[in-house]
Amino acid sequence: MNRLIDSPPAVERTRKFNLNRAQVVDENFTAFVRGWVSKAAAGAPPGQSDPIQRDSRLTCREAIELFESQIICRHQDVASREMRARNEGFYTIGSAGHEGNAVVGRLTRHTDIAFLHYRSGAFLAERARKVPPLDFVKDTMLSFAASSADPISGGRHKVWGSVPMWVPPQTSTIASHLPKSVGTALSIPRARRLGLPLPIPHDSIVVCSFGDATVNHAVAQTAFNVAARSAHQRLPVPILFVCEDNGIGISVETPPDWIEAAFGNRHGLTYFQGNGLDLVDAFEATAQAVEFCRQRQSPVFLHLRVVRLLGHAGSDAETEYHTWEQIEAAEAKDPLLSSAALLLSSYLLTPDAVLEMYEQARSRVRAAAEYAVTTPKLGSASKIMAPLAPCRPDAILAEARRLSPHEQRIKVFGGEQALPELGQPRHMAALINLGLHDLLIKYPEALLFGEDVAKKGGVYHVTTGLYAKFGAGRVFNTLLDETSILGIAIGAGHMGLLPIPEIQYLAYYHNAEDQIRGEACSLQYFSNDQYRNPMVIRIQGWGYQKGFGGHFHNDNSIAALRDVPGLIVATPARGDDAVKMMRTCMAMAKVDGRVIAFIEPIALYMTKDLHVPKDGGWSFAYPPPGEAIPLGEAAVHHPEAGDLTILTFANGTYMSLRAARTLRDEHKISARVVDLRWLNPLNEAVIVEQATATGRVLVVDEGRRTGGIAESILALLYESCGDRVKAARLNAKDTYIPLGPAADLVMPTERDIVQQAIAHLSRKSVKKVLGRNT
Ligand SMILES: Cc1ncc(C[n+]2csc(CCOP(=O)(O)OP(=O)(O)O)c2C)c(N)n1
Ligand SMILES: [Mg+2]
Repeated sequence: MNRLIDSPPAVERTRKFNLNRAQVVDENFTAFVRGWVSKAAAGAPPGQSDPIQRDSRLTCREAIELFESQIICRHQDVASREMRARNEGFYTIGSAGHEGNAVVGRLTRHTDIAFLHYRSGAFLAERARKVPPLDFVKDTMLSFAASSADPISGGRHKVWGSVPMWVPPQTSTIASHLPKSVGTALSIPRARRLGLPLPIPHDSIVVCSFGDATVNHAVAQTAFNVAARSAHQRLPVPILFVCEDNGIGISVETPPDWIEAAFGNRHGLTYFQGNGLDLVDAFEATAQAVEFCRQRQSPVFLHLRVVRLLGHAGSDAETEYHTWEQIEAAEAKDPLLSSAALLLSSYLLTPDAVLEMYEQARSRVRAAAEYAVTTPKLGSASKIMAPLAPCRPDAILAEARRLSPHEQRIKVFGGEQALPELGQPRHMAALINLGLHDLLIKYPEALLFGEDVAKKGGVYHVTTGLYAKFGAGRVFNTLLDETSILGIAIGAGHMGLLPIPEIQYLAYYHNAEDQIRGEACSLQYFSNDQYRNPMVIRIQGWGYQKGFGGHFHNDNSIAALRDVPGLIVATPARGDDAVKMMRTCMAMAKVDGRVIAFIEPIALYMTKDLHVPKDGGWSFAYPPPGEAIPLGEAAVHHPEAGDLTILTFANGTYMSLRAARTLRDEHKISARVVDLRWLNPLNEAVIVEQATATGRVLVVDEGRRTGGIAESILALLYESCGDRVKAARLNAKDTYIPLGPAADLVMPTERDIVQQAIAHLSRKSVKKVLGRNT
């Protein structure tokens, strides 16, 4: 049914662009209502602006309230532009034309967690009714003004978000919220099946809205795929995708009917469509979609056709790509006009009452804006950064040391004598495997998932046996897509679970890094630490794999991890450390909601010996539960050594220890080897202390020269120690790693460490050292 208003608004329109379109649209509305003449009274045929029918699901009261939410939302858009013009507001991407999405706010519960499109303002205005005494208008104005009193982001960003309304903050990166929406939808039934507590009711659905251009993004496509594939497997996936289709993305038009053609018949997604310009039609379609989604626990694609008014944002000169006729044609379809017509033709409100409501909304929004601009802004870098990386070391350590019930350990490990701490020293892969067993015992809410981690036990057998012990509900294979793996992890975190996703190789983290950079690590920041998506991402990485070469299995770049605000990067060099660090990582996730990248050095997984075959120098006993290595704590090997400090990590630690022996035995140089263990944040105090202890530093960094951690360490030493420390670095070359033995030509080797150490100690110093020792 087409309910669009056919007649152009009865106002003399101007094409002067400096009279902004917000004002034109505003005036159109007033003129339209003032000029209202009942079509029925005028004897006009039915069809346009029909009154609400008796059989409509939309009640009269609902229609009035939805209309009120729509006009509140519209006035907020107008106010955002007025504030911007006075330099009192800092965001003008609006919802004008999309206000039909209010029906989704009406027909879902406030506990149906929602990840929203930046034009879903009316959805929130309507949802806010369900959570009195929330003052949605005031909160939105605080957000536009970047006020530190903004209850969701504390002035960090204009986001749609609210704790009481179950709307985690979302900025305007398109598509990146879709994978976590699906991850959340998968986690609700998973937690239910596992008998774990959920923060929202068991029959909740997830709402995920986005624009029509967004559906083309790879990240959106993968989310649709996961939802559909899971439904195909008959897994419950209660997700309501809402496509707010205005036919354009900034200036690029969506081909006519593309959304319907692409999603109307897509396996695994059930398609509903509604006219977002018409309350009755949108209400009916949405009601059906929501019911279907909740009852069938199955993914739904709700296609709401809308228009975009006022351009993409305040700064968008729409005349560059649209004719005046196109702009005015869209304005004539303003959903507020059709909503007003509905109320008027149904005799629910008189024109005066509509205008009174409209002006009251305007006054309310303006008053809130006037108040918001007087409130304080964030005033210091430390305040801005406060929620980025919460850390309560004492609570973390206590949590890391907390023991699990002994009987459960006995049960899982198969008897008192089978407890791993009583066993022989083992290599790292075996120790991490045992450590994961213990973590899954300790945290019933922990899930372990990734490619091939279940029955196969991972490509390096690090997860062997976990699937059999803990079941498919907690240890499962995902589909082959890193974006989805991390999206599932974020969603699980939102639902109170403690995810341990695995990225099979570091190279493949890069496929998906925006899920961590743009989403997971930004959540505490954008929500002022009110929302958390804790996780410990196990990443199998670094170089030096013998016999399995080439770049993608030996990726040595962590540049994309190092600068992610708030991300903790941990990398052990030995198995016992790995277990103890992992306990701390889980505790940081649990206590402070942190996101941790735990990079396991593949080349050391199976290494047992250190200096000579069968010396067992790299095999270690399983650390009993209760032992943990705190964040930042480094291991100092040979602390008595006074000639040189080698700062290193992972494979570098192993090679440096061997090199240190050669330096001692063959060159009479004593080198201490500092295994940093934690690469982000760096423990600056320990680096400075160990560097100044000898005055000579060699950083052994298997990462590339550009973007490797050595850059930070050298800068730190320069700034903190000046002439007191002479530092040099040994890095991998700025290249991809080649196949076979050629890899050694571009990666630091043990021989390089020895040579560099000697070269770095000045000839005079070396002589002195040699002289002293011989
Ligand atoms: C990943 C990403 N690429 C590009 C942009 C820039 N951008 C912002 S909105 C937008 C268009 C989105 O169009 P659509 O999904 O149809 O939403 P609409 O604005 O029309 O409601 C683009 C390209 C972005 N925000 N994120
Ligand atoms: Mg669009």
